[in-house]
Amino acid sequence: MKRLAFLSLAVSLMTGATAFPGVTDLVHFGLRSSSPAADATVAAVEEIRLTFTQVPQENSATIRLVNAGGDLVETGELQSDPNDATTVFVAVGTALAHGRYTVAWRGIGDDGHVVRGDFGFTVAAQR
Ligand SMILES: [Cu+2]
Repeated sequence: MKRLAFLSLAVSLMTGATAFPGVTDLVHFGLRSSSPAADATVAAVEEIRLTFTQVPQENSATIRLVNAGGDLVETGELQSDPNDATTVFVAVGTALAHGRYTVAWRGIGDDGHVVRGDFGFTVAAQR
């Protein structure tokens, strides 16, 4: 009984700690949110915007947009959001044909590890 209570206290302390924005070393670098969102279906895409759990190390973040055929889709240069250092984005210059796309990202957080991930979204056919 006592041991269980102690364990649940320890767990709540651990999970609670991640809620403090200053304690970044407890939150591993990763993707917090994106636009388009993962698995979203959208009418059009003007930019790919990613928000990470930490500020990525300088020049470590990349965003690659790949179409259903596996071809790289040209995007603008990666930029950081001047109002939020955890957010980076690339402009998508041309209107995307309908279909499935993959966003492949990469970045390095506080601990120096390269973290990669990807997610998909769909551009809906025009009505
Ligand atoms: Cu790491």
